Amino acid sequence: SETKAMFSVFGMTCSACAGSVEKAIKRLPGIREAVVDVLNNRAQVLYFPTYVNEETIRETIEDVGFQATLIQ
Ligand code: 9UX
Repeated sequence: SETKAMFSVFGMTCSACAGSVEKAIKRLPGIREAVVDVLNNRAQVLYFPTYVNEETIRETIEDVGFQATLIQ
């Protein structure tokens, strides 16, 4: 069923950075919602674990160019 993951994301300096991270996450299969907060260096993602997992989401954030760590 629907699962929530929170990542810390470092290196974002503007809201366009956050937008590009959100867009990349939302392109993955099985994503319900992605909210990226540039001020607090956080990305919250709701996803369906049948289709995608935390590590794939984390690597997708890194592919955009930002260091990401799963925090919960
Ligand atoms: Mo604009 Mo945010 O190039 O890094 S997207 S500063």
